[in-house]
Amino acid sequence: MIKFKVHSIYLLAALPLSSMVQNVSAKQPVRKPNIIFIYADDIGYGDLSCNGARTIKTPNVELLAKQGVRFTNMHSPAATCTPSRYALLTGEYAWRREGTGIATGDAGSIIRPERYTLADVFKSDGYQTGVVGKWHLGLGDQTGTQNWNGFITPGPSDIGFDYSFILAATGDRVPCVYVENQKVVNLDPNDPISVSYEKNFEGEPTGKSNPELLKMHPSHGHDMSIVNGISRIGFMKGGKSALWKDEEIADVITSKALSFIKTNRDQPFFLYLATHDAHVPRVPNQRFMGKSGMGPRGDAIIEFDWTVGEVLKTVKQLGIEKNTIIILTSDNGPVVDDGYKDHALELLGNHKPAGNLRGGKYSSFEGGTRVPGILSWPGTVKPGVSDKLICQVDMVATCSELLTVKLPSGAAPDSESQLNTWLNKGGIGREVLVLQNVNNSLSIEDGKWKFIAPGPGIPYDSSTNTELGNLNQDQLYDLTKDIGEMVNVAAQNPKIRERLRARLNQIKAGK
Ligand code: NG6
Ligand code: CA
Repeated sequence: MIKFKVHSIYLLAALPLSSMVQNVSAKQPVRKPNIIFIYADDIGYGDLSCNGARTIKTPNVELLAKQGVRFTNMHSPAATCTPSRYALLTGEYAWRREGTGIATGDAGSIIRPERYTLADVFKSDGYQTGVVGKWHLGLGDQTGTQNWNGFITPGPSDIGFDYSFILAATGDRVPCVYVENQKVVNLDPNDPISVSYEKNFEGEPTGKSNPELLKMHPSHGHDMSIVNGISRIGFMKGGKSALWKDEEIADVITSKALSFIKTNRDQPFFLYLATHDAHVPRVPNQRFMGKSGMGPRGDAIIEFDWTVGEVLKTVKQLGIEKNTIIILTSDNGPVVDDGYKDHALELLGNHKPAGNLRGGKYSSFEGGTRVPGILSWPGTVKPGVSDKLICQVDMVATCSELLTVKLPSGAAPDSESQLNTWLNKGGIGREVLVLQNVNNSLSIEDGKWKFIAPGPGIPYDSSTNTELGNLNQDQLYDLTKDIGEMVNVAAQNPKIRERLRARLNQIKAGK
């Protein structure tokens, strides 16, 4: 355990020189700001009412947007979870590294202890750091070899987090247990947990062999071990007393996040709050059931909004509102049918989860990565709307500039400080940004033009109803005129196309 000092910096710049000379005691000790980074799962640009959703109301997110900057061009680094989270925490594009694709629930730690991470930025400045919610970055040393019944290492504490309360992977992957500070919560030692992603444990029912035991049926995949009447990806056995209840996940995650905030109210803290909403399986709490009229997916978004409201309320009650930066965004774009028959598609109505964007989760089109983005810092950041190109991969460098922490050499190679843009102080955003889809096809954009390099993979995935953006020819879109990426102008604009291709190749080569 590391001891933390409460440290203060003195801000003098706002005072006129004369008053400083006359009254030195007017120096106000100002604490470094707390950061709460709220990471939604699979919530799309158009899913929130602050971004134009009409069917779903998300008033708490709206409040946050009103008191902060709402970004209309914020990107997750990838169109799926693990690579986005990898890039967020390391400041390195995930496509540079093998083994950063969507992780199984028994994956070994993808971010190794020697890596410098976002949490390290805060830790090196004396912050208390915590992660609560969905992890999905692997745990333990090697895939399939973890001892789920002991201390699981390496884990979040090895990459800069003082406190962790996590779901090892996703709600739809075993093991379906909470892991607090790298130990499974509520585990009965007489009923140990076994996990396999290769074969079932003898005598254990699965969604495939025993569909009559299911309360929610898969639409594709998700037909292995059954937990709480829902079949998952992967096989597990034992750990009965430790199994989570799906309808309580949001409540549990939220209460752990609030406790972390309350415990650390008197010292600077960084909280990475990664919700499970609105990932599958969508089993919102009874309180939210039926609230959206759109079935479990809509209700899970309303549950997400409730979590945001609880955070806002707590920060206000503790009187740390003006000293707390809250960032809200999502790990990838939206998907409607992601593998369970939860009526999301039938009940969608006119709602457009990705707004006017094409594609969604998994896709190279904007719907894959252009996600909700809000930053609020009451009293310091001017509220407004920003259309500047920004990306979560920049968190490491941006936070290090904010705290004036020097990054070690070689750390966060793809992360750029965008502090003035994030704080709405006249920054111009990124010059270019490289993004990846589920097939690791790359695209590059500069705020106006978007070039999708030819890549393998199918153009359309019929199981998730997603246009993946894969094509074996060049694609170029003018996002300022054609946000929906409907007209491929690659042939008409050879110079722009080749400039972007060359820039992409340069970035791939690490220049
Ligand atoms: C896919 C799963 C999907 C979801 C996704 C990861 C199937 C058929 N589909 O492979 O349900 O779990 O992985 O989502 O298994 S993410 O948001 O964590 O990237
Ligand atoms: Ca996700």
